[in-house]
Amino acid sequence: MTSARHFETLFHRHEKNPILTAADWPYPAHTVFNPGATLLPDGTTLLLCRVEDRRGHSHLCAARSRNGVDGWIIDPEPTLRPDPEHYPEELWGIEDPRITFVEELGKYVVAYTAFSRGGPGVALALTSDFRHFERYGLIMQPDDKDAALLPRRIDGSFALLHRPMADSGAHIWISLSPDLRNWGAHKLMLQARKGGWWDANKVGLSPPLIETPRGWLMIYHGVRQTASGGLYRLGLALFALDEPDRCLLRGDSWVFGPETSYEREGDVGNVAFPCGYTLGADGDSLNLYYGAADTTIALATGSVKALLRWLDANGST
Ligand code: BMA
Repeated sequence: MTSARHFETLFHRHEKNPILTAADWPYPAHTVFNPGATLLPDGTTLLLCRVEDRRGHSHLCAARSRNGVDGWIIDPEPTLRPDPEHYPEELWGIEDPRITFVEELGKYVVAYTAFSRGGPGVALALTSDFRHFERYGLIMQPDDKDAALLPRRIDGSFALLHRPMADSGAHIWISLSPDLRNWGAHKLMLQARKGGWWDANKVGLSPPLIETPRGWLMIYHGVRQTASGGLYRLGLALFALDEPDRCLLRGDSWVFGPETSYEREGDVGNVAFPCGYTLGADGDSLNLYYGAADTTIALATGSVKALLRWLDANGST
């Protein structure tokens, strides 16, 4: 399908967008955005939402729905609160969770941004029920964020994507670990472009990678700095299954960006920021959950096959 402007539409905004707002919350919340997502064994969609309070600090709260669209049951209080007493890196809040179910552990691994004096860093917490969490603490020191674990070991090691900040720009890296606590073998995975590109200088992983028979499909965000602030859009890339730092294809154009009023206007306008997806039983239909303008939660649907087809037609190595 193409839009009036003749671009192929890969992600379709749900007519009920935004599907969750702070007004839906059972306790005082300023904004709700950037949710991690997963399907529970009984088919329930669980969103782990970033909730910002009026101090400006964030915590995480679970919302559950049978159909992933409406009828959300939201935890009556915060599901995972910052715990600065035991984890000083969480002093100013915890943000932007990405959820990966790891079969070997029988647990969900939540990678999130822990924000404190040192800047934003990457922390991990493990859970089997989204009620009790076992924290692993800070695993990547500031400045680092936009992290997600791969669902299985690669050559015997767990693999984590993340986005450290460097003078050369903000690029996506992959690191390996035998035990989720000790990390090394760091490799650059996807570099921000330079100059006039939509994804120049700063990129980051959006939701966790999507495993397909053709490779690991990445939806990433590119940030363009403009006179009125950052402009957050999404692009696609594909990586080798057994060698995930090897890029097979990368698209030149963005495939989704802020267009509607709820994406254009809010606390931070011009931001569409997904941290999670769910995949239908057909293994193809994709529900992409994203924060809109750092204010509400929205849903866009798509097809993995269509994303791969687009990369074949528009990507290069
Ligand atoms: C990024 C992240 C997101 C946020 C976005 C736009 O750096 O920290 O949490 O949605 O900025 O403000």
